[in-house]
Amino acid sequence: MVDPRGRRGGFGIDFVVTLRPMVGYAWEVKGSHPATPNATDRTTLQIHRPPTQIMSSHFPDVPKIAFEGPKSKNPLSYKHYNPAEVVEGKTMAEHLRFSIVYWHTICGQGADMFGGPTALRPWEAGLSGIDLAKARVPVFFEIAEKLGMPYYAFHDRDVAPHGRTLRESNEYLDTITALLKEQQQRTGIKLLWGTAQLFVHPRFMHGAATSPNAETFAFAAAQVKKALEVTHALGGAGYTFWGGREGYSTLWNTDMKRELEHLAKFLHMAVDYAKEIGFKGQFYIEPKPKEPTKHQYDSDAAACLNFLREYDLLPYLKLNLETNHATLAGHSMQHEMEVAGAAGALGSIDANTGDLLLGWDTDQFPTDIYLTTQCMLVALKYGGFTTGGVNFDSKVRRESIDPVDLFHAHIGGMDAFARGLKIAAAIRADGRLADFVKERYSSWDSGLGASIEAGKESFASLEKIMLEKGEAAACKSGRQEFLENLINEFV
Ligand code: XUL
Ligand code: CO
Repeated sequence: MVDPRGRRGGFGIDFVVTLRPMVGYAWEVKGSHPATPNATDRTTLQIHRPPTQIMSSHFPDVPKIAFEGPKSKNPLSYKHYNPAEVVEGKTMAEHLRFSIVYWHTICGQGADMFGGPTALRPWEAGLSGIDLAKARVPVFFEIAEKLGMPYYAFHDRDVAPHGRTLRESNEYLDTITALLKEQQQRTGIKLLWGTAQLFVHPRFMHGAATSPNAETFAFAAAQVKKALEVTHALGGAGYTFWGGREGYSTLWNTDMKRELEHLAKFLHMAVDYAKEIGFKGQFYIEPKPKEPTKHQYDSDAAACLNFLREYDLLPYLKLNLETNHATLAGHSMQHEMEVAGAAGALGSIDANTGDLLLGWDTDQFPTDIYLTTQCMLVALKYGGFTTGGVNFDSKVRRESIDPVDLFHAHIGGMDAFARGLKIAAAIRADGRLADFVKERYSSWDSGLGASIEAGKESFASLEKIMLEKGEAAACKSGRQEFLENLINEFV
């Protein structure tokens, strides 16, 4: 879609490219067309001082959010997230490794496919292009710092605008990377992962690594190369691939096998380049079944694992799972995390939730304690987050237009995960759930079951045993309702 409104900056030459404005990714392209001259960027870059440099705070009424305990009635406090509190031998901060995302938090403006932006941020007034990008950096870090966020995540084109050429885009990114570095040093906030936005620009309409256009593949490779360099320069703990358009709209025009091979080749090139520059961060692939494409190749955890195994990529990539993507795939987040955990590939999570009554990726902040309990139960079971964390790939509702809503949203999500962590730890300490599951499989711990697991039996030997017995031992109750009640003792 091309929206010729030039809604920001008033230069009249901006155009807005958006796949779906509600997503909140930065998509503004200055200069409208590669061939359109755009002197404005260069000159304003030199002379414009964004207002953020003279204002000490954009949220003077928001204090540093502190833990005040469950009885507090202060909406700008944590009721459950107490970073220093020790749970199962680690602090909550160490377990949860919370992360705030650049794209929704500071670039999101509440637009959806039926309407334009609703949240007009005061720090953005009159700014566009690289000036806007510069102005957003300190505001983002003020939010993150006040929330006590240890990590953040970004796409290259969220933090810096699209240039008219790759070279210009890279220059913009370098400019902003320097500011991000300054803010990281000032605040101690670290980069959880970086990523490249390979789905907004029209060149990616058919995909990036899976485009039928070889030069689109090449452009995407160049973009990821740069994004890896920037992530490395910022000390990123990881790098994520979400294949926004790595899929198809119709199979009539698609060579699926070739596209999958190209995607694998692309990921191998990324792994090779990371080695070349000494980037030791963890690579992730983020499953999502659809949206924007009808079918995305990395559709769910199982499909990703199969792809990674088939193309010898499993040693290099883990999964970054997102709740709303899981539900779009017809799974629960608990299921997706279990699938990844069982394969030793549970890397990180994008924490959010969908809406049962809406069919798309609503990216809402997670507030459901059952959800967070399930997430933390699986995370603890598989050893917790090490390189990854709980990354709020979530956005405030279109109607939540005040900057303070960004605080309420994250506070709610962090408290929900802190409760999930405490409840999960309590369920584990209690032991009845684990004991039940262990007992349920006890026929495998000795005798015939142990013999099968040890590989000592065959169809023939098992037939002999069952012909002698005539019938299998009676099955026991699965006790689902009993277990649901048991979980409710803790929630
Ligand atoms: C899209 C999504 C992305 C990835 C990073 O639904 O979740 O923001 O997390 O590209
Ligand atoms: Co995500």
